[in-house]
Amino acid sequence: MSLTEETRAPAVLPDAEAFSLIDAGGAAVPEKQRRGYDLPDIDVLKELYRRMVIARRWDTQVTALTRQGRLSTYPSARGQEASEIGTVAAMQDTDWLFPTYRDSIAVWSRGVPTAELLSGFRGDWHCGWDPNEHRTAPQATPLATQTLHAVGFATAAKLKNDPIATVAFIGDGATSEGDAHEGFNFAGVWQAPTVFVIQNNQYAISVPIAKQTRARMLADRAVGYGIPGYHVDGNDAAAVYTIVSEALERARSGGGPTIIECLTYRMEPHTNSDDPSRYRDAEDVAAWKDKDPIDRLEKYLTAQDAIDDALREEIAKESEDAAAAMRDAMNAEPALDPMELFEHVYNAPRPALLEQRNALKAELDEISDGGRVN
Ligand SMILES: Cc1ncc(C[n+]2csc(CCOP(=O)(O)OP(=O)(O)O)c2C)c(N)n1
Ligand SMILES: [Mg+2]
Repeated sequence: MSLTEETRAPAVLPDAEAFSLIDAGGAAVPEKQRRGYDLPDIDVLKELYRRMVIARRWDTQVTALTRQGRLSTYPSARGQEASEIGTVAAMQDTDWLFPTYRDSIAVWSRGVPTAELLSGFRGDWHCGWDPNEHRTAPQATPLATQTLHAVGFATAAKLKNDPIATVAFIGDGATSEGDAHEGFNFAGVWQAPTVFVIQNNQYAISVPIAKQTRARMLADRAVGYGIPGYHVDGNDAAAVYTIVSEALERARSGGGPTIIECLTYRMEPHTNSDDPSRYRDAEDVAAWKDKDPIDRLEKYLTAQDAIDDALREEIAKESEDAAAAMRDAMNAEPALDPMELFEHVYNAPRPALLEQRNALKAELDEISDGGRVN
């Protein structure tokens, strides 16, 4: 089959200016700059605000527990709440999320219980929850692999006439991986119902975006794959929610994939084992603090008289309850069975794995017999 005007996607580059509905000062963007979009309903904005505030408290508590040695590692999403929560708030329960290690607050916002979510970061099970129950895949650490999972899953759903969409989060640095190219390309070819949300938080650990690409912006890649591309202010929850909602609707109704670049900033170190003062300026961080996603939505809602002290207190209480529940869950010592390490690796265990399993079993038996392992 050769490409016809019908099967070929229009060659349109996304707008250079990031799409925004509420600016950094908390004011609505003038109507003539909104490209025909309205702001979401005030109740939607209040819900986005509530979920972002609680998510930030949750994220702060995980970082604190990491410092206390309760978790081995944690990649914080502080500063990225609008991209994370704006995206998952636009999803239906039946849609599937394919997250990365960065996206814990999004996974939590999908309803995965804290203890199950943090089990991998604590060094227990890699994926402590049931993906089918929450329609949320395990958090991918090998960069960009989740794009392939999301496209494969979406294509299978399409073949079964199951009207769902998948969302794959991906970092700016991970778009340099071959898997990202394969994911984007086959999504275009198969018209998979997948929405790729590139969180351009400016860094891949210490490597700035300028060392990843000469392209004007990452959203420009979309045109080369024949996929609609959007460049969005990733600190504006209203804008992220609006564009992701539209892309998901298009995907579920047979319109194929979308690539959305959310321009944001990683406020914290890459993980608790990183020292960003070695590679980025404090002024840069301060400038992004002025674009904070929660502050701007709070300012907008306050100006609209949509938020009062009673609501602030209610949200603060919910946040503290979530943090307290996390402390309780993480301060409990689960009894772990080291032999579980070998579960669910292969459908039929391979000889080399069985050998390792037996060796560990023998060592553990020796310990329980009072013997010493050297
Ligand atoms: C295939 C692969 N190569 C290298 C790594 C090591 N690594 C972990 S995170 C990271 C940076 C990724 O940056 P980005 O995609 O921008 O995501 P962010 O951490 O900023 O959310 C790298 C290189 C990895 N996890 N997987
Ligand atoms: Mg990054």
